[in-house]
Amino acid sequence: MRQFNNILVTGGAGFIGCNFIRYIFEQTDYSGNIINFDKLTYAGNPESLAGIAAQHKDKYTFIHADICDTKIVESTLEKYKIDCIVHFAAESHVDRSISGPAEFITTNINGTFTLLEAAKTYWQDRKDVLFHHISTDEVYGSLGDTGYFFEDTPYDPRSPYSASKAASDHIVQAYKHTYNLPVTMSNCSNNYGPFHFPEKLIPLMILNTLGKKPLPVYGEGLNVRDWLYVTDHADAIWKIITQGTIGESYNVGGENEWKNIDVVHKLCELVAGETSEPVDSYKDLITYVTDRPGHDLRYAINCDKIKNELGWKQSVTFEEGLLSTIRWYIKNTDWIKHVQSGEYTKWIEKNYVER
Ligand code: NAD
Ligand code: TDX
Repeated sequence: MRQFNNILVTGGAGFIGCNFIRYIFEQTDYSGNIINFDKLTYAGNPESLAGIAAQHKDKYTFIHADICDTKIVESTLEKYKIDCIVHFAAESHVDRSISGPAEFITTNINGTFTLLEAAKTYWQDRKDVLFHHISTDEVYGSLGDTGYFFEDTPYDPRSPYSASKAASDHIVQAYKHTYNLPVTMSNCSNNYGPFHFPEKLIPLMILNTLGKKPLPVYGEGLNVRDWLYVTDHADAIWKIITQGTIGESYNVGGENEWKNIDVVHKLCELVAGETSEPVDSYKDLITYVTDRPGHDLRYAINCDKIKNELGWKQSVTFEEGLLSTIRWYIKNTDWIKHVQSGEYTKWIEKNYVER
């Protein structure tokens, strides 16, 4: 089992990053430090880690910075003696990549390059260090009605988002082959759970049902996604960084494929159960809207490798995960208000103190 003392988490104020940091503090025996390095774009919110920051003052540091800023990246690696980088920071929303791809190229490609170059320089030829890169199943392209993505499925990205992620994956692989940088990588399917920015399908539909607003379903709603509860993803990443084979990539998925329209119906039923409103009052909100350009039809992951090699498996069923997510959004109205209004930037000014 590999051990680290100072883990740099990039994008730790985003959806999966904050759940990963919570998972480390709450569900592992890690006794080192976590340095959360995040630019706080619209998708980043340090409030998601307020409790952790207060409870683990001596082990948790937040750095408000951009992964494209070479000087700050280099000085952070040195100052905090980083021996593991878990790289989540990215522009992550496919629709935004269609209307404005530039940020995706800058952060996802140049930002990853900046981190890799700084890690190579700082670590020299050390072998007791690790760069773990978080990627997505979208780099493999789109499936028809059958078949699965395997780790050796050729890349075939189709959106500016997935193309930028694929480019960053290739640069990570180049640093492994050319410079022997110790890297691991994971390609995961669609995550859902608490702290998910409400522009993605599941949190958007939950908030729109609760607010009695239209539920916009792209095209016919027949596109298929594989859904994984976010803490199961966090658990997979932890297993890879501590026990995975250096140089390897691991697919991570829910083995839980749903057509979008069926997800929306399921959410309407579960929200109705929580609010005691008639389910049709929610289903009537479903509105078919123009399809996403180049909309990938189906993603499906084969994750036998991580199951067989590292003993990982999903632990949360879709029903359980959706219910706890719905309950979280019903309860956390302040968090929702803040991410929707950008008010959390004021919160940062009041609460953010670097160690
Ligand atoms: P997110 O959009 O919720 O969070 C991204 C975080 O990165 C934010 O906190 C943001 O402030 C930060 N960030 C953005 N640009 C930055 C920069 N230049 N410098 C520093 N920080 C920056 O994203 P997410 O859904 O948590 O996804 C995290 C990672 O997981 C991404 O790499 C994404 O490609 C990958 N991924 C996501 C999913 C999913 O379903 N959400 C599935 C597979 C893989
Ligand atoms: O309003 C909507 N209506 C709708 O029908 C939205 C926001 C989405 N959709 C559809 C598009 C997709 O088929 O729902 C599906 C899921 O959409 P998103 O939540 O935007 O996720 P997706 O495009 O599948 O990408 C997500 O999973 C893979 C993450 O955003 C990526 O970061 C990750 O790599």
